[in-house]
Amino acid sequence: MIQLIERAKKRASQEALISNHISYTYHQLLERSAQIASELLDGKPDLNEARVAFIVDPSFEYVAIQWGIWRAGGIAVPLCTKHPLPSLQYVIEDTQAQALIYSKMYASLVAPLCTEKTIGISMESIGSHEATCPEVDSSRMAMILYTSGTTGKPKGVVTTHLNIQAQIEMLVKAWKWSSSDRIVNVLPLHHVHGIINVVSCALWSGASCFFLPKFDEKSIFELFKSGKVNLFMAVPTIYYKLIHYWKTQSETEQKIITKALNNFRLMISGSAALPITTLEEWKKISGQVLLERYGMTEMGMAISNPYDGERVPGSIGYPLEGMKVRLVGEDGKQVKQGATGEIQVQGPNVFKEYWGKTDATKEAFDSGWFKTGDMAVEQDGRYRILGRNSVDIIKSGGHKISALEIEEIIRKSSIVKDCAVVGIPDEEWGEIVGAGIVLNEGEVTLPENFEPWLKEQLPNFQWPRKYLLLEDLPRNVMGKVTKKELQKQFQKV
Ligand code: MLC
Ligand code: AMP
Repeated sequence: MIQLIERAKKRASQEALISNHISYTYHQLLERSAQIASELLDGKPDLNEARVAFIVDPSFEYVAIQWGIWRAGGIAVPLCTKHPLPSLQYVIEDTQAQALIYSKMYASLVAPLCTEKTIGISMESIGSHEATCPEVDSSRMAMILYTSGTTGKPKGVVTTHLNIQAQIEMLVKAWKWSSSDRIVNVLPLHHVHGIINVVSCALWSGASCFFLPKFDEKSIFELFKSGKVNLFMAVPTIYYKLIHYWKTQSETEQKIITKALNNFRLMISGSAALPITTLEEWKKISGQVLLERYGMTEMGMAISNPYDGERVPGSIGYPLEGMKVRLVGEDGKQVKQGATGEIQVQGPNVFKEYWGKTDATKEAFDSGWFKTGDMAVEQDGRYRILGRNSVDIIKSGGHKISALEIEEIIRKSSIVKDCAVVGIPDEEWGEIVGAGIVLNEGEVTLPENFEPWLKEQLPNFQWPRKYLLLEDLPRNVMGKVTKKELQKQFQKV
């Protein structure tokens, strides 16, 4: 039984979503999702965990499709709307998606992916017949989200309905969600931050959620000024951008915005480390002390600053209720208080498996503890993140990026002998991507068509923003590339 949907039935007449300036009730969401379920079921009683991919902007339709897939007994696979074709193709093939639902805007992009194996369904063509939906047990698989790792291609993180329910319930309780809350989503909906923390928590609570088609400072401030929202959640880069936009406004306008922000119940930051300068500047502008929390695709959220207690700058707070957290040293043993260790977690919110990757799933756990790869210290129960245990993972604008995936593409260029990709600290983006490149003999510079060629194969948040042409990559005595050294070289230029 999918609790999120069962709860909606009890508040059918309430407003659920405001999308494209149109208000939709929970009843409309249930009605449209039943129509989508009918299209997918096409007379069958149950999708039995068939994967259904969809590429639709954050909107009423997005949620109706997600719920429709769940109600039909399928597994929802939301696609990244910024991904180029090869990345989308990888997800479709990896999940062996049975269907791909697309909105008009993405029809030509995904046309090559609609085949006999993966039936293409235009969202606009879905009719008004409502399905009789099967009983879906909560232990069944519900969603696959793709995440980059330190090895191989991105992995599909599988969560069950129970995992999702646990992720939502934890946050609803910790952050005191209620049906009178009104939030705006400005995040992409192929990540847990937007899907779980914003949209699903709102709908679980009987609250309402606004959708802005994309991140845009002016529209966000307009909505804030209207007094229609009282909750906001974003990645640090978004707060950075809002602060800088606010600074460009007239004094009168600044005061109006500040007054509106003062009325918010709660503002949250996460998905990447919140710089203390951003926290402090935002406090001056809004009167709000951002609540920083820590999470991951594989578990939703795990650690959070308190709603009522002190929010300490630079700290991610305490384990959420229901979470077990430990810090483990290189020797595999739990570290003493104050010492650095890898965050490992256990809880009902932790994912089921990596899709089709039994070995990777096994390697991700140590006796039932999920190994996050994030390093932290703990003092009096409060955690502070120190970084990751791998330099191959970059966080830019809240997006997790695998350096290895970018290197693999760059190495395909006929002019490149070798390369190494690293994250370079950046005030706005957290990190930006830097590529150190060794050219083949005879080549002296990157040709004009190199960047356009690379950009075709990567979403814009993964594009290298800095290049260094090198005689050789920095290496240690064993001949292994020292990425920390490369990072230093980038910081010198
Ligand atoms: C975009 N640009 C970048 C960039 N991304 N430049 C450097 N580094 C990046 N990473 C550039 C573009 O090329 C373009 O440049 C300009 O910025 C605007 O591009 P855009 O695509 O329109 O960007 P925008 O919409 O403004 O995106 C910024 C953003 C977005 C911060 C809103 O990156 C975003 O939505 N991030 C959130 C990702 C997220 O949800 N993560 C959660 C993962 S879950 P030009 O020159 O053309 O103007 C997770 C678990 C947890 O982490 O704990 O939550
Ligand atoms: P993703 O795989 O995209 O879900 O990203 C999860 C990663 O984001 C975590 O493993 C952390 O490295 C990082 N992250 C999330 N929240 C925070 C935070 N508050 N501070 C620092 N890093 C964070």
